Amino acid sequence: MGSKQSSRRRFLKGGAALAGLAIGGIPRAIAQVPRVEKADAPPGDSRAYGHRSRFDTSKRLDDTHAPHGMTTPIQDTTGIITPNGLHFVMDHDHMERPDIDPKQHRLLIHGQVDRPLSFTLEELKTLPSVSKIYFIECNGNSQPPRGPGKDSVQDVHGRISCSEWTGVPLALLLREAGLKAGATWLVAEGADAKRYAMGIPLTKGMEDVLVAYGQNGEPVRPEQGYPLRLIIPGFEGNISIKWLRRIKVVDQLYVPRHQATNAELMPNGKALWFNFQIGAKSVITRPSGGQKLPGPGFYEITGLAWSGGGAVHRVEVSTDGGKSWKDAELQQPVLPMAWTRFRSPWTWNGQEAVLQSRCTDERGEVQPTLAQLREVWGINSDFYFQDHFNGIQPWKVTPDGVVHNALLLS
Ligand SMILES: Nc1nc2c(c(=O)[nH]1)N[C@H]1C(S)=C(S)[C@@H](COP(=O)(O)O)O[C@H]1N2
Ligand SMILES: [Mo]
Repeated sequence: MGSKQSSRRRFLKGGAALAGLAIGGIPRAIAQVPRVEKADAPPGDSRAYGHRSRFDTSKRLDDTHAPHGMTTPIQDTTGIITPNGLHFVMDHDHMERPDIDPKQHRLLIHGQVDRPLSFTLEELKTLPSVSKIYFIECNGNSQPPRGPGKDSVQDVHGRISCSEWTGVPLALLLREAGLKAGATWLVAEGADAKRYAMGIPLTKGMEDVLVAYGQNGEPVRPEQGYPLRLIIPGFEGNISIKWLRRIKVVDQLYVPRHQATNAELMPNGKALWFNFQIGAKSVITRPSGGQKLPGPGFYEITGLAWSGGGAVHRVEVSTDGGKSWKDAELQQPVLPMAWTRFRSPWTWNGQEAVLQSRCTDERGEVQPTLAQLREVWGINSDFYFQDHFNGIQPWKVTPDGVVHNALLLS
């Protein structure tokens, strides 16, 4: 680490000379490059499977809420696709994750069906497939930071990623198995040691759920469920079962162990169960918490918007704490249940400013403020430790250029 830092510093010095003195700096910088490369080169045959530039230091961070979770550096991603090595991770078993040989693995579909079916990965790959871009968001995303200095957009909102997933529509497999009259729910189970399982409404299973084996052009990563996982578009990530080994078609609601703690307490003391769909949501990723603007002048505000209810219809940006709003530009493609990248030009005058974004989805659902959420969920100051928090995220830029998380201050 120390040597990496000092070599980086040496190189930065070379870079500064390049910018300031042009010719004089060039030989120094070039001379240093091979030495640094040797010391920092990651292991493996990079001709057979390439690796990124050693200057790209973007990385997942330990999740402050979940002991074995990792967050996606959403402040660093460009466009709408999360690189596979930076996909957030949320595992419940807290042990070794399954190391599955696809030749040994089977997917079983059974229960209330005419013909129980068992598939190898190769058999699934012979069936008609689709590729779709969808986000996966943990139901616990966007909870308030835990610990000092943990208020970056990655720490608060990094339990979400967006990928192109390839696989077989679950509806095709269920039709092949033949649903018996009275079938209403599915129970999907992973190959984790503790058999992580979740109940999924059959209507959703017949709509758009994927049994995925591909992630951004390569096999699903082990962290994401190699060799097979469910992708349940627009629904909370916890039911998108990884290391998928079994789907049982059932005729009544079962509540598997991991799902039993998932109900959200309402102010009236009742609990909301099976609140699957992610609401209309957005966040500015640049500038965002912990970043520093070098000085007044032009900036492009950019961020991500999404909704479990369909496509993003509109994103507005405010730079004056919500007094006025301006439509942001939505980058194509704008796809249902996928990230939508938005952009808005801004000239910072050096004064304190509060930046925020507001998403409206194709159903007309508007991302709520913290105050509006409180009206529904009560005035318990802890209320947004609730799952599914989709309140507007304000970032405060102070005159020194530092960006702070203003959600707790508002
Ligand atoms: N088998 C299995 N599937 C699982 C989990 C798990 O622990 N085991 N975690 C769930 C949770 S809580 C989330 S948010 C998503 C996270 O997917 P990722 O780790 O690929 O980002 O996977 C879900 N599927
Ligand atoms: Mo999750």
